[in-house]
Amino acid sequence: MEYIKEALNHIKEKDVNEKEFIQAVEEVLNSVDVIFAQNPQYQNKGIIERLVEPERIIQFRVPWEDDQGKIHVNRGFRVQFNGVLGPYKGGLRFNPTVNLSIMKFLGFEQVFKNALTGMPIGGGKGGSDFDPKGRSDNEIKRFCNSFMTELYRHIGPDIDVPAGDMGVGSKEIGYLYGHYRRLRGTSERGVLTGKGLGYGGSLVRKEATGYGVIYFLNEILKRINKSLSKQRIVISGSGNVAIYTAEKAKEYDGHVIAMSDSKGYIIDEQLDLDVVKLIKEVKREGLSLYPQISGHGEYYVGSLYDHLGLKYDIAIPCATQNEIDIKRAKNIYDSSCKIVVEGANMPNDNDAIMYYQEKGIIFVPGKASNAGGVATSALEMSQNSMRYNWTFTEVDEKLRTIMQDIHQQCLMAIEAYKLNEYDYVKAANIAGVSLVINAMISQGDY
Ligand code: NDP
Ligand code: 2IT
Repeated sequence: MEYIKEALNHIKEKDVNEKEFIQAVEEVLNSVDVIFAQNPQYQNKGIIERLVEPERIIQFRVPWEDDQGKIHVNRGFRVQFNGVLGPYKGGLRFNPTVNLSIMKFLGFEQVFKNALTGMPIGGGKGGSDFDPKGRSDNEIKRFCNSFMTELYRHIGPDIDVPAGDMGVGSKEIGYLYGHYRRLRGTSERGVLTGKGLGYGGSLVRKEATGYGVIYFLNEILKRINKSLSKQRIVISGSGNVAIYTAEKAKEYDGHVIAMSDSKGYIIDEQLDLDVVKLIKEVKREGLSLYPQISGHGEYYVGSLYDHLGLKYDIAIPCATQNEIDIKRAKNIYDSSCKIVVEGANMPNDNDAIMYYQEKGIIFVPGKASNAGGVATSALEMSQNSMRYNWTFTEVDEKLRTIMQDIHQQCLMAIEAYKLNEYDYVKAANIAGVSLVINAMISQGDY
């Protein structure tokens, strides 16, 4: 459609250096032409132009002192992408690769993901090119304090509510919240999510993204009259999302046979998740330690998806963006894999996604399958507002219902728009984008 093509070309010209952002916009816009075909009046309302332009971007300097007394300066970001459904909501990523393009792609994806959760949250993302690896606790604390010294004036429980993402877990959220509280002189627990359980955090938030991925996967398996039991599963990453995806998969008798980190991967028919947790969550070391500590399994340097000859049914990439290109997608197909579900944000590039669709591999984009993390963050906000905590079972049940509902929204879009039976890409994009557009139109022309 001409309107979409023009909007896309405009973004490609204007944001020419923002590779990841353009990739994310392309994936979404190429899915939603039916919405614009049915609603030609949207064109002179500038709907796409508004969808792809963040409401606000804040970029700031983050100076901090290391343990030797040397001052470092990092770059901090917060992209407040779209607030039409509620306070901007999305994680903070501390990783040396962070730049404006990555912040904008993550913020853009977050808008539609958050819409799908049905919770009252807009979309945003933030972070810094700070590398927490090898830094002491005190260095991380000083960095977090400095980061919050600027960020605090832009956030609030009804304004913008950050949480964790890569490199930011409950420890960092604790330091950030402590500093926010001191700077503002108020408690305002709902300003951040992913907090510790002792001061306003929600049960299940830590596990939520991974658990949610498996709840979504279970819905797909039901559709094809299968269950997770005995399915051979590979999971890339061994951080927050990967670990709790593996935990829930095992609970359903799934057979997790491989995991990875930024340096290498392990293959083990008797994969011991407790050892992975010990290495990654407690020791904060590399998976190369795994065979020695567990007494079994193999460790290899490189990418899990370059490994040839391994047979599996389901792949769940939970590491980082663009981990899988067409070459790796072909390896995944050659491994007899039938289903790819994204735990990470945009771990597959657009060529890989097209390849899966050509080959009949069922593929689910992260904005549908990994929405359980942010959904549970929204449940944390609800509990903070009520000044009351739900039990583990109560939160877990709400999370499961939300994931089932997102799957149902996909099925409804597949039916309403006569999409391919398993086109979860178009379905999730149409469902998410429609919710945002409807609210934008209702709220007027800004
Ligand atoms: P973590 O920092 O906890 O874990 C990241 C994992 O990815 C680590 O195992 C890390 O290895 C690995 N990794 C990092 N860079 C690379 C790379 N270049 N190649 C291969 N592996 C790499 O992050 P999360 O688990 O929180 O996030 C993972 C993904 O899930 C991200 O895309 C994030 O945006 C997304 N996500 C996170 C949510 C959350 O609630 N945390 C919610 C929804 C999505 P190493 O240990 O060696 O650094
Ligand atoms: O990508 C994501 O959805 C997250 N990192 C979770 C964000 C949140 O606000 O919990």
